[in-house]
Amino acid sequence: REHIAVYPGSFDPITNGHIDIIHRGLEVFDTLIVAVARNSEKNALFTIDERVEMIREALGDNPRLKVDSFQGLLIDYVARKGARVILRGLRAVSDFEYEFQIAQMNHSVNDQIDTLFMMTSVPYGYLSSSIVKEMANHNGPIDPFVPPAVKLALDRKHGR
Ligand code: COD
Repeated sequence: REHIAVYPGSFDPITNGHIDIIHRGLEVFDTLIVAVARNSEKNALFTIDERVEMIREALGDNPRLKVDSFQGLLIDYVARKGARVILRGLRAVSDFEYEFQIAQMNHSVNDQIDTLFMMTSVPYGYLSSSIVKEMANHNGPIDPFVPPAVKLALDRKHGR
């Protein structure tokens, strides 16, 4: 049977750390659905459509990779998609408590779905969407951390 995983997040915006997890996820699962949470609109820099578009541009065409957005509870969305796995990335210990909490909560709602974690690759251990936005705010060098489409979009947001 086909093994489908959902990689959910805010992706505001997608970074090379996310892209690393996506490529590694594609090595393990038949199909990977990158899913932007619609409830993450408030306080976001980019709209949901902008985020989805940047992810598509960064990843190119791959029949095993889908980019989508969802409203409401993640665990319901994952079940609707016929996926058995929620894929998440772990960086520092500071990620753990939050990840542990949502994984436990999701599993208590639907025990047919498991959360699997991949450790960040060494170059991306400190990388986050927030840090990238902070850097871009101050016109700092972000080229090593984001795909070209995101760099362009951030420059445009800041009138550069
Ligand atoms: N290296 C490795 N992994 C990374 C890196 C990096 N450099 N940067 C980020 N990641 C990982 C994160 O740890 C995370 O696993 C994933 O990539 C996505 O990150 P973000 O920051 O874009 O996404 P989050 O953490 O804001 O996403 C939270 C959700 C949207 C998944 C969550 O809020 C949610 O499920 N919302 C829907 C409503 C719901 O069901 N809530 C849960 C009820 S308990």
